[in-house]
Amino acid sequence: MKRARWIVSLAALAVLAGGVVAATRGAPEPGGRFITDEQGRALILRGFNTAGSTKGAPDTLPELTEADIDREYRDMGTNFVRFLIMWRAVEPQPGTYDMKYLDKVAEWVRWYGERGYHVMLDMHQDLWGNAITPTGAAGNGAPAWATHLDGLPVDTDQPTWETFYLEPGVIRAFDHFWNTTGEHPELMDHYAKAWKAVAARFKDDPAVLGYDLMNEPWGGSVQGPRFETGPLAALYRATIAEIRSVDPDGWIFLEPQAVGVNWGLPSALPYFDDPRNGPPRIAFAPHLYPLPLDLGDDYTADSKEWTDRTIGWWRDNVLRTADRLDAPILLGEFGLDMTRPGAADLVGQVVRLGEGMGTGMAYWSRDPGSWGPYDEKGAATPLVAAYARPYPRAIGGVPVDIRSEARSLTVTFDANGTGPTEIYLPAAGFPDGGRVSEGEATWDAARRVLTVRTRTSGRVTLTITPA
Ligand code: IDC
Repeated sequence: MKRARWIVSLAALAVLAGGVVAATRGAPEPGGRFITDEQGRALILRGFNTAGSTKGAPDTLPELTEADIDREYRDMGTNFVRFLIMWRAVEPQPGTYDMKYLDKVAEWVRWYGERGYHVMLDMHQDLWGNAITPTGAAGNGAPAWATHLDGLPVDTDQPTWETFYLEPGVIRAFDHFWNTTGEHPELMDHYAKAWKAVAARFKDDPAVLGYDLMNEPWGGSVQGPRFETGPLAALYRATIAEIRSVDPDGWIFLEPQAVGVNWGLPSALPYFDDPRNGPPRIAFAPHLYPLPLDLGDDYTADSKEWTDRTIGWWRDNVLRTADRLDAPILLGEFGLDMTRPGAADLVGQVVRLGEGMGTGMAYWSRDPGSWGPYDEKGAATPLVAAYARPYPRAIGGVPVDIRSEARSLTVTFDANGTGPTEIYLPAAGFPDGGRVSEGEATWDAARRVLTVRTRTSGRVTLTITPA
């Protein structure tokens, strides 16, 4: 544990430095860019990462039934899933794409689609891949054929899963992928083309909103701005080009380097051109894991204060990066052990953060257990009550402000005639649906969705209270 503490203390200093810089420049305001649906309405996405169980599954598919999705919807009214897929399953042999695997993925996509969900496919990896040790003791994502350790060690005795990233063999595997070694220029090309295969399979599927190009990129021996503006940007450019060669419309979600940025440090990710006709569809999708909680502290007392400061820096730095990218924001991961003191407060704080920034979010994760919405026996954890909040699923205009309480919701937007605004109202605060301050509302009791037709121009403020 000592080594991890030391690493994170250094990182805390770096976060503090980043925060000071951010504070002196003044906080940027939410930009005008939003992820939109096929009608052009701004989407506020709420959902889960589904699922961690994918990582260890021989078929690389999640343990999740249609009934599980129904329950999730009934309990929390989610409209979004960050769905884990893996390079090793897409391209099991170099240049060979497993269409049967993608057909299986399409089954889950259909289940979600039939229930009105938007799906983002997340090419997940942690620690490069499961071939970093002979027994698959850690890591997921990359295929064995793309794993080159050069005989360097990967010690399995680690204080946390994250510290595997510092093992020489893992660093070498990434260095070969990013072609830092100059020995494997083909690997990034394979990755980009694997994405092309995925996009070609899902380009006409209306449930698939888009593609999260790489989970938590790690630079190996090249870190920070040199990584994000160098090899990571090169991979993103190549992958965007491959995806756009088959799918002009899917949203492309870009993650920053995870280490540091997850804790609130600034990202150096540069602007990317989107070679499609019409407005760009490139979004910024960072993760948020405040350092005190990463260290195992609870969201209480001093740690709460530090965590709140971290969230402030994260917000300012993410808004600055999104401005530079001219991209909407999606919080791709946040999560914690829901059985710990203060955990539900943290979820409430992140929901408020998302409301203030107009961004969607995916909680890590949908798996049963203490972090998830349901425990191993299927009983709800405190996450269900904390995450079941009223929210506008789709907005007929450009969002200006969103504020929710247990029994009220205020949504302000500049109407643009893209369609009615749809609002999810949880049973707890709104047993009989909602009453709206202006516009014409219809209540779908089964879906718990209030559809509101408003003026189609000008600034609209909707206040929703229990009916
Ligand atoms: C974690 C899983 C854990 C697994 C580990 C490594 O919860 O069971 O051992 O991955 O595969 C992330 C990653 C996400 C992590 C999650 C929680 O993107 O894969 O899942 N996390 O630790 N980044 C920060 C946190």
